[in-house]
Amino acid sequence: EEQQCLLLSSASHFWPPKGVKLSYGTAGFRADASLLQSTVYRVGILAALRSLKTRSVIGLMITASHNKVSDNGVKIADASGGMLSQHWEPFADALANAPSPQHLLLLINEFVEKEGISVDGDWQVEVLLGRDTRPSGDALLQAAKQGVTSIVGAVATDMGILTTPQLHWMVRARNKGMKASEQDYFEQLSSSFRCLVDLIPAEKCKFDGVNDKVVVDGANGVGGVKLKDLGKLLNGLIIEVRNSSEDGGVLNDGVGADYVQKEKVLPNNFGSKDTGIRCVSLDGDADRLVYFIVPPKSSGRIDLVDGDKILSLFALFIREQLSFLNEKEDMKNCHQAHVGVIQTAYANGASTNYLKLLGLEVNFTPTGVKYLHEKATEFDIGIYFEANGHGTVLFSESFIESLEARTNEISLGSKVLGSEGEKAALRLLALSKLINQAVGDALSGLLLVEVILQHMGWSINKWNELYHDLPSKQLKVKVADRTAVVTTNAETVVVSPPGLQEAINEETAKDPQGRCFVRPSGTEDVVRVYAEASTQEAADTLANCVAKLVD
Ligand code: 16G
Ligand code: ZN
Repeated sequence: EEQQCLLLSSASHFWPPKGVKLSYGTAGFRADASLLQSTVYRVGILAALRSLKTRSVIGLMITASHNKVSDNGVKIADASGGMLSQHWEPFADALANAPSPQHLLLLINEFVEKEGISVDGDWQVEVLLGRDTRPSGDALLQAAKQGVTSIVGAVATDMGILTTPQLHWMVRARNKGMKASEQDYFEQLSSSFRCLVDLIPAEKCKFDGVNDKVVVDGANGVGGVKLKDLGKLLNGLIIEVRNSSEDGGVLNDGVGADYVQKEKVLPNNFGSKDTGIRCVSLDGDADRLVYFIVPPKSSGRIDLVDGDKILSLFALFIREQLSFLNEKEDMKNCHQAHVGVIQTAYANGASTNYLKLLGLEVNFTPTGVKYLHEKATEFDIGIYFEANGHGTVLFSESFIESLEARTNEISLGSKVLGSEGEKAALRLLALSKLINQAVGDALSGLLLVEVILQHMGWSINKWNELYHDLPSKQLKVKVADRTAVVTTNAETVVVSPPGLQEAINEETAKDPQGRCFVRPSGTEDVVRVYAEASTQEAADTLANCVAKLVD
């Protein structure tokens, strides 16, 4: 009774905007920030209910990632630290679109019963709140707090301005009973980075004053600020941050990973002076990164080193460690690891060929981190990346245990670091602590790339030469109803409207290397077209022809 009154009175301050239909989408709710007060409030309620249901701490992040600064958004970090269970997404949609406080209350009561959520007060609900640097973030945070605390006894803990992956990391750490402050995050990343540096083979040049600098485009967002803090804890690696939120530029405007990856041009404040230096772009909430090279006499164009290539570098390093681990007498305690690579159809075909040549098992899922991440949990080591730079490496509990057993032997037995196998086990353990186990993380991804390049003794150019991207082209087509396009087979085949796939096939067949897909965007009101072919002209033509078919 008290609960019903509390909900009704607080919900009466948050009427939904008229004539707007909201959908949880690929990565939570996103819209113009002025439309989101009631949505964020209601996601606050959802997070509190999720905490009740899972008997865990839940996270709520206010961000619209790479979207323009006037947009904002909200998404949930689930008990595991990953994305909200897909099973709850329809409820999220229903809550956000409930036309009145009375409807909202009805929906909540129904759902609580259906899900068997016990509201007897024997679990202390706690929701961790985070937000990026958007000016609308503070007001939306207040709405989220109101939502959480409209469940009797629930606590909303404001963690401040964070990157999205930091919040996911904190939720995961809290639920594992680990220390979970921002300082703990920085310490875990820097200490595992140091561990990997210490394990670089002696003959390889370590950070040597020439190769130790990386220049970061922070998208005028939160990532640059955090990276500066993290950088203070690192030895050897010099991180120069440009386009950080306090530098005064506009978030994601002519800067950031999404811009750099899609347009293949230099972000603001980068130029010919950066030729030959390793450059990285983060996105607005620092869950994506892409590297790039400024070619000599660049007229704004760049050589992009995208998520596919980051994935390939990680896979190569992990494969090398596993081969050491599995050498003869070292076999004993470690079961043969089952490694899986997960990509989307938007991965460049050359990367897939390369990974298969390495003997790796490559799997495909639809676009969206939640799909890749879920697939990656099926392996001892699951490595996933989208071409746009979002990805991570997941380790199964049992594989971590076998690595730990292995490294315990080292500390108990032989004092000297013995075999290659033992060092490889230490490296893999450090890698599992460095790379974010909850979600893709530009900060930890950057540190892992940097230490692997040092380990290999490679320049960014050498890395970029692993394989050559096939020419590709991405387009977006504004359509009346993007949901009219329905796909299957990890978005590689159109099933509706009828006849469209046949028409695409006909166009694709004109080039020996032709590949082409269309799919409705999960974040914008458009249909996306991706084309790959043996020449840039052919890829452009293919994309343009197929765009006309969609229109
Ligand atoms: C979101 C997704 C990303 C996906 C992108 C596709 C998360 C954290 N992010 O940014 O994985 O690649 O949407 O957007 O899930 P699109 O459907 O508009 O191309
Ligand atoms: Zn992002």
